[in-house]
Amino acid sequence: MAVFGTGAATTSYEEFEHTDVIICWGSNTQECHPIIYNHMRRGMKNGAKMVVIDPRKIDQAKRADKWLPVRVGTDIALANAMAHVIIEEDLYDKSFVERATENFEAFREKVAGYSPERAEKITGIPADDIREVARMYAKADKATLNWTLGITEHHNGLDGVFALINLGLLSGHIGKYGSGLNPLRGQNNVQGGGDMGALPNRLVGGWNWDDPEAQENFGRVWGAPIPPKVGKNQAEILDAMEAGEIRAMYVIGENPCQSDADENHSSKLFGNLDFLVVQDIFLTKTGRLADVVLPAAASWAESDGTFVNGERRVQRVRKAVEPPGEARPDEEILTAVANRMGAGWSYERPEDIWNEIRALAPNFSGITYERLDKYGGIQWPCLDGSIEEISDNTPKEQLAAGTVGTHDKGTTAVTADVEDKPQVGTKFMHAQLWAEEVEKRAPFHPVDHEGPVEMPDEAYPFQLTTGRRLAFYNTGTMTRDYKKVKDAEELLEITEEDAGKLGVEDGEMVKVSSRRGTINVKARVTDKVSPGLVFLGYHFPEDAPVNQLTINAVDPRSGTAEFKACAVKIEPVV
Ligand SMILES: Nc1nc2c(c(=O)[nH]1)N[C@H]1C(S)=C(S)[C@@H](COP(=O)(O)OP(=O)(O)OC[C@H]3O[C@@H](n4cnc5c(=O)[nH]c(N)nc54)[C@H](O)[C@@H]3O)O[C@H]1N2
Ligand SMILES: Nc1nc2c(c(=O)[nH]1)N[C@H]1C(S)=C(S)[C@@H](COP(=O)(O)OP(=O)(O)OC[C@H]3O[C@@H](n4cnc5c(=O)[nH]c(N)nc54)[C@H](O)[C@@H]3O)O[C@H]1N2
Ligand SMILES: [Mo]
Repeated sequence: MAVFGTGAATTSYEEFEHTDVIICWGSNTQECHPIIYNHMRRGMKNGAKMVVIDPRKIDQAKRADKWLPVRVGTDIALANAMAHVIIEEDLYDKSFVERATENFEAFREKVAGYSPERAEKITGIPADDIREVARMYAKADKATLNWTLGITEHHNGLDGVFALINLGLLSGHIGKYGSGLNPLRGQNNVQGGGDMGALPNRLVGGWNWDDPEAQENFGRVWGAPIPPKVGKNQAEILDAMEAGEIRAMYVIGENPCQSDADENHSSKLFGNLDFLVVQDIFLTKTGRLADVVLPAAASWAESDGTFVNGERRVQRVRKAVEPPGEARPDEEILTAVANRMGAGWSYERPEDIWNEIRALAPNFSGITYERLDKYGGIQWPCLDGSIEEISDNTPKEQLAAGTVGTHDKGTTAVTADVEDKPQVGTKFMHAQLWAEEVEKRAPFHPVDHEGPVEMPDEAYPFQLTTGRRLAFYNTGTMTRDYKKVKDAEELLEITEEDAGKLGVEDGEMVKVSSRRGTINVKARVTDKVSPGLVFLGYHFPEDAPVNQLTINAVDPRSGTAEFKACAVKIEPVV
């Protein structure tokens, strides 16, 4: 959002099949985004090169053309060194940089300090490998750069994202079919949640909260003034709870007592609230602390409405089974609560809510239920207007260029697909960066390497990083009863060498402690990790409450904690 004005993946999944280089950076795409990875695999069959940048030898790394086992928390040094090589070897897209970007000189000066040799010392990646991947990316005709939590879940996660976007700007791999910059979305509707304004500083459709025009518009349609001040992000909420400024909370579809970092601390804060409401489809640990549980929520299979996926595609979801017992969909519960407060909401069905959204957010204005049924899913931005009219009147060259018309919130209303057929919605974003007169340039954000807040030392000699496994989901509420699956318990990934030093064998219990907590978990001896590094999933918080170990070191700008790095000690359990 800071660079391009919109917070979303710029390409569509289909484009992974028609690109030359795919970089997965801090992203276990195969296990965590299997649908997207399927498209990438087709791309690889079509000749695309796959580069994996991950401290662990995940399965995807074994199949990649190049795997860079970067040390945890050193990605900025790696990205800066790649930029250093691209500039030094004159491989960057000069005309694009001149025409479409800002702040290049400051960026050039910054990365001048990051030679591949210096980066090798920081990241552990041989300088020649850094050069090879830099050349591969910069020289490609089309390339996509994709990242997730290995980049963002650090105390300086935003800087990590800037470092990667800088590479895309430098090489001009943005705003063209088959090239783009993609934060892959974690949950089925996490893009939609943000698009609907479930963010402290945004209104529906990406409007800035404090934009006077938006405030007026929303106030009129909603029939109530919009509070002038932006809200708090997750980290600020915890701080305010600690300071006693927040005394009540309503939690919907989240289990923060087990998903927030430093669980012993956060659970205490939730327990101290005067009033806690939890609305969930299961009774979670957070739910057990609540004064009121609304167990009435219905799951996605029992609901009707829309989701927005990670390629900005609005899709219909239809009720497949009836909700059990008294369970009701979330929007019905919210409407009932609002009306007990006297709000007078009169939505009869999800489509009524959607049409209100369309009236407020230009990006969605052209996405009607009728068109969703007709096209089976539409990528925003999609402006209102007759689609048939546009497709009839649109010159072919414009369709081929992938852009028809522009507006202040995004780029296009209609694009061509691979066969040059007009299609509704926007396949890829920021085509305007390739216009002769660029309306809104994208700025470079020069950033420096800064390692994790808590590094291993004598007392806590191992680095712990945490994440996910294919068959399980987040805090396990929805998957932990799935006992038949192999490895249906938490296992600490540790090298043979480290396990040997501790006198621990595969499958034996160990005690893992950080400065914040201690848990017992079985060891899994594996070559997936490297000496000094251990890994835990966080899917079994009853038996292995991993977030009792993690550190609440937060990037204040994003509100995201450093789940990906803390220091622990490991002892055999006798
Ligand atoms: N099966 C399954 N799929 C899921 C989920 C699930 O729980 N289970 N959860 C969903 C959600 S909410 C999300 S947000 C996504 C997350 O998807 P991912 O981000 O892909 O998942 P993670 O396993 O958390 O982390 C990805 C990788 O980051 C690496 N890593 C750790 N530290 C660093 C570092 O400093 N640098 C680099 N380069 N890499 C590092 C880890 O080794 C790990 O392989 O997955 C979604 N999909
Ligand atoms: N150590 C460590 N911790 C992490 C991470 C990590 O990598 N490492 N990753 C972080 C990330 S990226 C994320 S996204 C969070 C996830 O953290 P949470 O969102 O707290 O975890 P989930 O287990 O996905 O909880 C979702 C809840 O929603 C409920 N639910 C499902 N469908 C519905 C519905 O339709 N309506 C309602 N009302 N409820 C529903 C489920 O029952 C479940 O209890 O965890 C974070 N915590
Ligand atoms: Mo997530």
